[in-house]
Parts: sequence; C-alpha cells; structure tokens
Amino acid sequence: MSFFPRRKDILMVTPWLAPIVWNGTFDIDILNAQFHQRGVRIGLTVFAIKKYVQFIQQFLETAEKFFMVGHQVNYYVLTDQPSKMPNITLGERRQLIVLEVPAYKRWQDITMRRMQIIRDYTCEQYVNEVDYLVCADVDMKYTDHVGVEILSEVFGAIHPGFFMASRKDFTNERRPQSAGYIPHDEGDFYYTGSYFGGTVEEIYKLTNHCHHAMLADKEKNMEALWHDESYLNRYFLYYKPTKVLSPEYVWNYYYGDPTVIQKKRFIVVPKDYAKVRDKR
Ligand code: UD2
Repeated sequence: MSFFPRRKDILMVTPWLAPIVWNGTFDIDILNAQFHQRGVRIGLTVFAIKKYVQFIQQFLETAEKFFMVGHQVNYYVLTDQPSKMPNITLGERRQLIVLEVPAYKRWQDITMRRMQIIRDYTCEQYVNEVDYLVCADVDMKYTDHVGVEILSEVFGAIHPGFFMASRKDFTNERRPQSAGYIPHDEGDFYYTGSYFGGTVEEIYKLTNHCHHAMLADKEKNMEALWHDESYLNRYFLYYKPTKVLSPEYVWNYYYGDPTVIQKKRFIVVPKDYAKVRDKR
C-alpha cells in the first residue's frame, strides 16, 4: 500500500515539492540508517543572554533526551555569562561549546543580532566542526522526538499561530520601504523565527542575507515588525526552504491542543516578558 498517502488530514508537500514534516509521514529507521551512513555531525545553536540564562538548563537537559539521539551533536551556547552555564552530563558523541558574545542593550537587538553572530561563527568555527546547523530560541523545551527527519539543505518551521491562517493575516512586514517587506498577496507560510536550520553553507547565506536586510533597514531608521522573524520570512519567500517543519516542531500551548498536531515535540516555555526582558 505504499502509494497511499500516510496522512490525509494535512498538506505533506509544498507547491515547490519540499516535504512538510508531520508525525506519521516518515520512517525514522530508514532516515537514521541514511544519516548514520553519512556520519553526519549536527550543531545546535542557542543564545542565552542576560536573564534568558535561566532557560538554558532545561533546554539542554531536554535536548539530551529528545534531540538527534544517537547522532553526533555539538551544542553551541552563545552567552554573555559563560560562568553561569550549567554543568550537564552529556551522552556519547555530544559536547557543549560555550561561546562568549556581547549583550546588546535592546532586546530587539539581542534577537536580531543572532543572525550576524551565527554568520560569523559559521565561517570561523561551525564549518570545521559540523555538517548541519539547527538554530533555536532558548525559552523552549523538547518534549518528544526530534531527529534527522528535520535535516535538509535549508529548512524553516511553520509558526504555530498561523498554520490555519490565511495569507492576508500573516504578520509580515508590510511597509514597502523595509527590507523585510512582503506584499499582502505573497507569502507561502508564516515561519517562526525560533527554529530554522540547514547545511552550514546554506545557513551562512541565510544569516548573512537577514543580517544585511536588518542593516539596510537600520540605515533608514526602520526595524521590521517582528525583527529577525520578518527578515527570515522575506528570505524564505525568495529562497524557498527545501523542507518545512510542521508546528509539531515549535508548538505553543497558547494555541491550544488541536488534534492535527499529534505530537508536540519542542514547545515554548511560557514567560513573563516584563520579567525576562530589559525595559528599553
Ligand atoms: C519571537 C520568536 C523569536 C524572534 C522574536 C523576534 C517565537 C517562538 N519566537 O519570540 O524567534 O523571532 O519573536 O521579535 O516565535 N534572547 C536572549 N536574551 C534576551 C532576549 C532574547 O537570550 O534578553 C534570545 C533567546 O534565545 C530568545 C530569543 O533571543 O529565545 C528570542 O527572543 P524572545 O524569546 O524574547 O522573542 P519572542 O518571544 O518575542
């Protein structure tokens, strides 16, 4: 029965023929065998700056249970407070690399400058140590399997708040002068800024592009509506992802518990914005 679709309740492939990854659409044993054969090395980058250091322990502990189990993983934690990094016992072929980075004053700059920092480390370090990069927010935890099924040349994840929304309701940047601009009648999906990845080379291109878009707006005294997320959405409109992750991969219980989301693999940890962000 291999010609029958595994699921009929969701879209499994984009109009440009990239797979959309949902529970029940892949066989992890086949994929693991393929990726083990290639001996892939995976880097997971995560920023923990200022008060966000409080999230890193849970992030790493849950990643140890669920993220790329059985594969070689380098955690790259980018922080302004290396001394506060937790002491975690890691599994075989998994290592923690702490990289000290500056803490920008405004939270908007902290989140947007991740693009620049990832780009710079891509050339200096990541390219020599891993094959794929996965770039994640820190105020998240893994609650179910996330494995090599997500890996592809370049991938993004559909934002949990918009997978049922129509294109006109996507919260894209709508000012034509902005480098993050997307017209109302364009845009395939609304992607979250909290999870993307790909080969080191593709992530170099993506982060470099988004960083330059942010700088171009800065010149005009502008900032896209949802910061790095807006520039990322613009990038994915013109450089389409080769794989798209369903919202199982970045679920937020704020949006309830719909049955179509059979697994919640990586979820947002609720936070009090007023307490974790500096008021600027
Ligand atoms: C959304 C996106 C986020 C980004 C942001 C842009 C989701 C789940 N997340 O989240 O990816 O696009 O909008 O506005 O859709 N950080 C620090 N210290 C700080 C501030 C931020 O380390 O003081 C890092 C940290 O890794 C954090 C990330 O930047 O997870 C994103 O910041 P956020 O979580 O405050 O952004 P948020 O919740 O608005």
